[in-house]
Order: sequence, then C-alpha cells, then structure tokens
Amino acid sequence: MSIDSLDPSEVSAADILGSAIERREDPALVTGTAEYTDDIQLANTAHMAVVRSQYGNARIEGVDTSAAEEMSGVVGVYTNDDLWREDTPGGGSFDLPVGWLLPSLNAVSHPILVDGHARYQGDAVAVVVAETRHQARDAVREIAVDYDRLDAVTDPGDALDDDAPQLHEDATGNVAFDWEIGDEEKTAAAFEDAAHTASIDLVNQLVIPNAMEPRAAVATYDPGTDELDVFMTSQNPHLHRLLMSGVIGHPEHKLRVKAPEVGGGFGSKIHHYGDEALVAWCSKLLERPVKWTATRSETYLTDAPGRGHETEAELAMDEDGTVLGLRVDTKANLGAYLSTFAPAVPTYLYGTLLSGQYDIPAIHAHVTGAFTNVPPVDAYRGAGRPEASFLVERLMDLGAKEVGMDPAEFRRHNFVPTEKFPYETQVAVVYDSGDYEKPFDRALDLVDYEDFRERQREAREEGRYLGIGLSCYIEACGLAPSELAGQLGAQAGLWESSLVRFHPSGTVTAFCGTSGHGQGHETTYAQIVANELGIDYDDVEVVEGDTDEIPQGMGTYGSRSAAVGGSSLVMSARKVVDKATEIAAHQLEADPDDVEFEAGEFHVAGAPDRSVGIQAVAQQAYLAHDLPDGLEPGLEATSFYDPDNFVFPFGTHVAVVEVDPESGEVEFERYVAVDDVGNQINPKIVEGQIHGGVAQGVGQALYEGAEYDDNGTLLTGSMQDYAVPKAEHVPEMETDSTVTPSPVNPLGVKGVGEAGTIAAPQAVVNAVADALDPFGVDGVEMPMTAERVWRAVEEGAAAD
Ligand code: MCN
Repeated sequence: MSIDSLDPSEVSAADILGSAIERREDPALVTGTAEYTDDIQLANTAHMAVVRSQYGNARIEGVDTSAAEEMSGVVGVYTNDDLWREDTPGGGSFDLPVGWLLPSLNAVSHPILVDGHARYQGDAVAVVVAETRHQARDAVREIAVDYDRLDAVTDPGDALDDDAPQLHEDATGNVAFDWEIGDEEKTAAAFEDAAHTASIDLVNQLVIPNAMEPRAAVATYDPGTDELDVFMTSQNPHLHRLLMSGVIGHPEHKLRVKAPEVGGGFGSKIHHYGDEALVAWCSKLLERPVKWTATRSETYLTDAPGRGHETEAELAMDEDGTVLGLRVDTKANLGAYLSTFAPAVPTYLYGTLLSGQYDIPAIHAHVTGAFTNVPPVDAYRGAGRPEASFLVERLMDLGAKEVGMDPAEFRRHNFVPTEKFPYETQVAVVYDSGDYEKPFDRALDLVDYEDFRERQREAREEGRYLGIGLSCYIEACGLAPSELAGQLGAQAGLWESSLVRFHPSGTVTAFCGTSGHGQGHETTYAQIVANELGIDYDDVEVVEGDTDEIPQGMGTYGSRSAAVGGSSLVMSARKVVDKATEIAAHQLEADPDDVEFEAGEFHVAGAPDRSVGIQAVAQQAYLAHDLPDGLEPGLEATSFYDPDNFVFPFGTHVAVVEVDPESGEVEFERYVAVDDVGNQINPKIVEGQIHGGVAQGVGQALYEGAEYDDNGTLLTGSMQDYAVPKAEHVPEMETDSTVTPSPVNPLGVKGVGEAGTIAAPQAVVNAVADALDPFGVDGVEMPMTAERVWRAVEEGAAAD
C-alpha cells in the first residue's frame, strides 16, 4: 500500500495541498551538498573538547590542568572557577534553566561545568580550547581529575529508597517532584465496585535517541559589534537563544542562533545543554570562532535519554468487561539534573493521556520524579505519550484476559463513542475529534483478524507460536495552547509565528518559527502557502531555523509544526490576501467587498473578465505608484497563531509475530498501521513519518535500552553495544489511513511525527505475549531480547 510520490510539476495548483509530492529537500541531502554544523568552516576557528566525568557519582577533589595548558596548540583550559573570574565574560548564571515548573518541583542547580560534584558519567568537568580538534582532544587526556567516587543509583525506584545515595542536598530522598492527576476517591470507589481487576508492574526502559548527526556548535563573536552568532544542531533556535542568553549573560538581541541542516533530533536537540553554551562563551572570551562536535561516545553519554518509568497500575472492570477505573503509580527517572522540558514529560504529557481511546469514568495517577546518576532525562520521540499508550494498551490486553473477552472485542466495547466528541477525559484534556472504530476496523480487516485466530490455533498444533498484538493509541500533539499550558503550570507560551512575504517579482518567501530537521517542512509549508495564495508551488521558498531571519518561534517538537506552524502560515497568507484584495479592488476600480479571490486571481463579483492575478498585485504593492489612500506599500504579513486546544491523532497498529520458544527469537510476519492524522498535507511525508516512528518503536520493543552498571557506568555507550535496529530488523509495514479532521485548526490537521513511535512498542509486546500465552507468559519486559523471551518461556513453563 505504499504511496507513489509525484513530481510537483505533474500536480495542478488546485491540487497541491494534499498531494504526495516528492520532498524538495532530498536532492541536497542525498547528494551531500546540504550544510551541517560541522561543515561550517570559519577562518581562525579554535576547537573545543570536553573533559567528562569518568564516574557516575563522584566528588571532584581537584582538577590539574597544568600539563594540558602547556601542550602545543592549546589556547585555554577552563573549569567552573574560570566561569566566575573577573576577567572573563560574565553576567550569566552558568546554570542551565528549567523551562517548566511544577508546584512541588525541586529545581536543583545544574552548573554547566561541575561545581565539585559530578553526578553522571559524562558530566562536564572542564573544557579545552585548542587550534585543532585533535590537539583539543589530546589535551583532554592530560587533565588530571582527582575523583572521590561515591555510590551511584540509576533506577528511579532504587533512587527513591530510604538508603539510596543522595544526589542533591536540596532534593531530599532524590525526589524531583511529586505530582498527581485525576480523582483518587472516585477511582478508589470504582475499584470497590469492580467485578474484575487486572494489574501490571512494568518498566518502560530508558532509551537513547541516536540522531545520525551528533550535537555540534560553532560560535563566532565580533567584539566590534558585540554580536555573537551560534550555529548549532537545534530543534528550536529561538528558545535556545533565549535560554543561552541567560546562561552566558549575552543580550538576547545580540545573539543569533541558526540551525543549519540538522541530521535528526528525535527530541534530543530541543533541550538546552551546557556544551553549546560553553562554545559560545569560549568564543566570546577568546574573540575568535570556536567549534565543538560531539563524538559518538559523547552522544551516548550526554544526549538526553527518554522514557525511564517504573509503573504499577490496575484496571477495574465490571462483569461485562466495561472499564470502571484506572489507578497508576509511576516512578519517573529524571536523571542527575532537570533538563529543559523534563518535568513536563512524565506529568502533563503522560498523565493527561492515560484515558487512551477509552471512555474511562475514573482515573487517578501519581507520579514521582526521581534524581538518579544518569544524564538529565527529557523528551524522546513521543515523550510521555508512548509511556501512557504503552501502559494503557498493555492493560487492555490483560483486562480482556481477566474478563475472558477477545482483546479486540474488549477494546471496541470500551472505545469513546464517536458521538461523545469533543470528549472530556478524567485527566484534564478534551479530545478534539475521533472515530476510533474506523482505523480499528480497517486494521483488523487488513490483518485478517478472524482468520488469524484460526491460523494461530492450527500453528500451535504444529508447535509454532504465532501472536497478534493490538495497539489502539492516542496522542496529544500540536503542542500549543498557551493558555492550557499555563493552566497546567508551564512557564512558556506555545504559539507559533510566521511571516509570508511577496517579493516584487511575485515569488514568495515563507518564514516560520518552527525548525524542521528531517520532517520535510520545506515541501509541506510550500504546499500550504501555494494553496492559500493560489500560486505555483515552485514560487514559494520556505525559511526556518534562524533567529536573525525569523522574528520569533517556538521550534519543532511535539508534532506541532503542521498543526501550529502550518496554521500560522495559513493566517499570514490570508492576511496577505486581505491586503492584496484592497490593492486589487483599487486596480479593478471596484469596492473591496465586491472582489472575490480564487485560485490566485481577484475577480469582480459578477464580472469574471475583470480580474487581476495576485502576483501582479504584489508587483503593484511595491511599485506603489497608485495604491488605495492610506495603504502602506509592500505585501507581507506576520501572525502569531495560538490554538485553543491540542490535536489528538489516533489509530490502530497490529503486529503479527512468530516466536521461537527454544531460542526466544521474535520474527515479524505482518505489521499493519492505520493512522488518522486528520487532513494530510502530503500523504507521502505522512507515510514516511509513520515508517520512521514505527522503526523506533520496534527498536524500543525488541532491541534498545540504556544499561548502566551499579557505579553508573554506561554499558551501552557505542553503536556496537546499543542495539539500534538495522533495516533487516524493521518489519515490512502495511500502512493505511482514515481521515477525521481536527476542528481545532484551519487546516484540519493533526500531527504525525511521533505517532509511529507511540503506537509500535505495545503492538509488538502484546503480540509476543499473545504468542506465548500457552506457556503462561502474559508479558516480557522491553527490550524483548531473545534471552529475555527465552527466560520468560522457561519461567512460564516452570510455573505450570
Ligand atoms: N504532515 C502532513 N499532514 C499532517 C501532519 C503532518 O503532511 N496531517 C507533515 C508536516 O507538514 C511535516 C511532517 O508531516 O512535514 C511532520 O509534521 P508534524 O507531525 O507536525 O511534526 P513536526 O514537523 O513538528 O516534527 C516533530 C516530530 C517529532 S516530535 C519528532 S521526535 C521527530 C519527528 O517529527 N523527529 C524526527 N520526525 C522526525 N523525522 C526525522 N527525519 N528526524 C527527526 O529527528
């Protein structure tokens, strides 16, 4: 069912929105002409390298930099003490900010260079700047750090134990926060009334994002103008500019952050890390360009990992299998310090989605955030929503089993009925639109669900173990509504801004405050703007990712760009059309109220021969020889778009696997994904996003996981040890979609960038559990390595 992509020249202007045209960004990416941060070569560039703590938890008794300082090519070596010296550029806090606050948050200090205590392996102890990258890295090895090693703790449950090593003086018991949502009493009552309950005790393991391009930054300071330019691997340059300005004490309006081509982020390039701030600070101090590119090892040690939950949960059901209540207690790994968005992930993004696709009358969730000796944990593709969906969908299978219903029938019985939309959940959100049976029926049909059960029975008789796993996921994305974010406690607005500018020749540049890094925005935004203005797709250029060019922006994450950035572009384009209507009316000697705009042409109502094209109007707007009285020359418009709700994509994914109980190997037979992301701007890009997302979700289910030893040493710190799935491990996907437009935004779109990752893990885990049902196995902890599956079979068989 793969969608064929079209050459844009084959698509008429009227059909450009919604067409599966080729991505215009691909030729530069596949021919190697795209420029990434590390490709930037500025004259007289010095190179930075970072001395990182070898240990997961250690007091730093001393740092001897003298040998390194003497080395050839070394320009400077800096520790925390140097940040505060009088002769160095100061005024910053040199502490990384926490962007989101919860009422009970322990917002502990996070110095960009450690202040006597390294709290994870990889914590930055000192930096070296040298003439070449190799000289800087060599000098790092000559810096003697006197460590006093301390016991480490890396799991959130262990960190909350009474006798756990304490990470921060001002975070008693390693508690970063204690948060709850829902109605505890009502939920307790639901459990009292229940005829059946199902419970689960699960670990949603810590995973590392693995963007292909490591984090990198190049900064250049001009002492004459006090301008500091930072090129960096950013998903949100404006936010990085704001936060970096405070960290290093450089005025925001004299700081430029530009994201060149970015080779994937998956959430890991949203947060404010210390390394990029240090590059900027060193450049200012040394008054010359400074560059840093993380090694792959540094990426593993320091990129914010995601997930990291330990959860106990229970589902209450009545006699007929109607869900009455859900009770959740989660311990969330926050890592050694709070990362930029970290507190929001296991709370607002997780707790608010615990109703899944189901009409659950009582929910209560309690989440404790724990400091541990791993890098600061933050958003990884899906961020909080995969954890919620995983929990709910695992419990739906266990609940069905408990009441003796088929898992598909049990889900259908409990779906939020279509007539209940907009649906207010028990966990503070209102689902915008939904029709859950549509993708569900389509997926079951595609996978031949009824036939499968028959095949499964037959296969079991032959000693072959097939399993089918359902995942009916829901997601909240289009991260925006500022008011709602404020009500939930966030210290940030979440609008998006754009500027649509006609040039005098009639071509257009569309600027947007999102910052794509693989999602195809140059294509889809051009489709949106060309459609609104009724001009040729090739006449629209899209610019993102540069604080000097784009007035303001909130960046790309939370599958927000189409719904929020795209809608902002619609608003700007419509403002442009409004102004152009006045000019056209003047040219056509008509009243603006009598002028209609269609497919790029202004007509006088009732006189179709009296018309003028919008590109000719643009020319007139700049010639400005004969404009309506009082109208300013020029044709451009800016908008800040702030919707009143999230958008809630949904769908059903189904995995069919065969498990070999003797070896524990899991093989995919089918993988069906039916997603509903509202209207689609570009179905080919939507399909690609689903593919990439599913690959990462399958990776979490079967292969990936950050493993630490008892000292907090990362055991999976390289591509040899951390098992990112290879092409052969990713199932052949059969994709389809249904369309339930969102009423929230003018495009009727919902996000797609995270959907696959949110949907996939539980489809695979449920499939493996279904296959192993004859062995008494009802779940295997992720990643479901062959060894874990084999052990589960052995333990299940032994328990019989
Ligand atoms: N789109 C569409 N129709 C829709 C929805 C989206 O055609 N109904 C298109 C959009 O116009 C855009 C793409 O699909 O070109 C993704 O849009 P959206 O869902 O709005 O997500 P964002 O662009 O905001 O991207 C963020 C999302 C996230 S949160 C992660 S993580 C992720 C992802 O995108 N990281 C990625 N996809 C990635 N893809 C690549 N290649 N690299 C990453 O790092």
